[in-house]
Amino acid sequence: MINKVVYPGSFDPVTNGHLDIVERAANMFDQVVVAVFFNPNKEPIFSMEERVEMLDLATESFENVTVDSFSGLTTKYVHSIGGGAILRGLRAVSDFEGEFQMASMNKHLDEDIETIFLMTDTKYAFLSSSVIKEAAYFDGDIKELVPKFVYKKLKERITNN
Ligand code: COD
Repeated sequence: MINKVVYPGSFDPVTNGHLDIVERAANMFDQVVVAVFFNPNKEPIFSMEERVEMLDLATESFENVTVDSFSGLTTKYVHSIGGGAILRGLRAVSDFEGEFQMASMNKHLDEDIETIFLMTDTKYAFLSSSVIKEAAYFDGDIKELVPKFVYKKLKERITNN
């Protein structure tokens, strides 16, 4: 039985699309660990500490959800904390190819760890951290698409850059 799932990602920043997946997973599994990946090759808009802090705030109402960070292979991290599966969200058909490749590689790396996909709620199907950042940069209305404190932090970051 799979009790603990890990939801890995960049979460730069967390959006309501991510949170919809977290909420649904929290109703399905005993424990959900949202894990922020430290990618030395990418320059995120928010630091690791900021991304973890925003996720902590956004998930505080879920008793069985915790937030962590990791570097290196996702499979190794999942194994190290006794997780049974990697959780991913699927938006459009275009997500499928990359996700299929990643899930297959992860299975090759550790055959004990499954990848579980949850389909996005159609109202968030167009949403990604990248489109949020771009829309915020050009002053688009993104209020309904991210938690309030993420909106505030994004606005501050863009104004100060
Ligand atoms: N609705 C539903 N799901 C969504 C939405 C939405 N609107 N937006 C995003 N999601 C899902 C994504 O599909 C994804 O499943 C998850 O939320 C996180 O998304 P991102 O964009 O924050 O994170 P990614 O996709 O950049 O994360 C990639 C990883 C960090 C997981 C990956 O690069 C990784 O595992 N890296 C570690 C090294 C490794 O082990 N690589 C794999 C083997 S080579």
